[in-house]
Amino acid sequence: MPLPKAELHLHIEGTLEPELAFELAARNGVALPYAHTDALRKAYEFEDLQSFLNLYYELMAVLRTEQDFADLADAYLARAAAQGVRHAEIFFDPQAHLARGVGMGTVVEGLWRALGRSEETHGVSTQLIMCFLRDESAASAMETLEAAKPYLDRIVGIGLDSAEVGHPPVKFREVYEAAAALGLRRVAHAGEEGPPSYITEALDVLGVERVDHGLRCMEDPALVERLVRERVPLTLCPLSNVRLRTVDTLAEHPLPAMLDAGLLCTVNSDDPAYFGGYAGDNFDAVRRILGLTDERLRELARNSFTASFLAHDEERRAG
Ligand code: ES4
Ligand code: ZN
Repeated sequence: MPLPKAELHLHIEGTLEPELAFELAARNGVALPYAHTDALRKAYEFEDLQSFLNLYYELMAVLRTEQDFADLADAYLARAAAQGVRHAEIFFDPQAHLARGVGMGTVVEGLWRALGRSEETHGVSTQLIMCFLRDESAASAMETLEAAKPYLDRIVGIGLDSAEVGHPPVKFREVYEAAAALGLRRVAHAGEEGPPSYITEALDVLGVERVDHGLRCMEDPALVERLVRERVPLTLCPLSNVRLRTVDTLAEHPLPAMLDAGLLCTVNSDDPAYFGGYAGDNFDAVRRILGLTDERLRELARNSFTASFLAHDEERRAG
């Protein structure tokens, strides 16, 4: 039996497996520049975040209807449930769809078809986090927030993703302020490829309660000390880090050192269709390659619920 866990860093568009991509392409009459699923899988050799993002945005062309988004989410939830996920806080990238003429309603209502019945069908509770693309303008993010207003009963919070370097958190100060005023919870990717200062800025300027990745905090001991003291959760994605070459090999991943430092770490899958594994696969990989003990694995599973939006603030502070 896999450990019960919460998944807190998961891009729903990153769960698009080649088989479903081809099925949706055929259903929607969209041409893919790959002959078959094996040819597509061979394209999953990334040099860095940007080379992955190029393919990630290209493949989204097959997602057109509410049913496409429902099928995508259903397939993810079934796989996640089989790996012990009991709660999932799911990112989506509306700007990537709006740019293709697919409306906010299609995306949110489509995802909701699967999410709204996920507790019954999969035994997984869910929440939706709307991400802004940080390589797009702040004005575009603000328009996206505006477009989401009719759907805020289905969106628990906001995040910030896509190409990090050169797009510091401060660029989105006003958007995050507006989202906070709407009662939305706030997270952001920081310190994946970007410097530790982006983590500090995400906390101080954007008011995030959780940092996605946050890996590069290890370059700044004072920042580590702060993250430990304030019990700021980090949503790590070990297999993603290897595939995007943020770390050279899994054996060199700083997760053990981060746990030893007292950081509130969680293990997640990021874009499982692209990076070689779902949440349970990430747990298995760190157990096998990093030699984490059963006690450490239980700590990671416990952290995932503590760091989730289900937990009460007092719970997190008490640890
Ligand atoms: C992402 Cl791994 C990663 N980093 C930043 N943005 C993303 N969007 C989807 N996956
Ligand atoms: Zn991510």
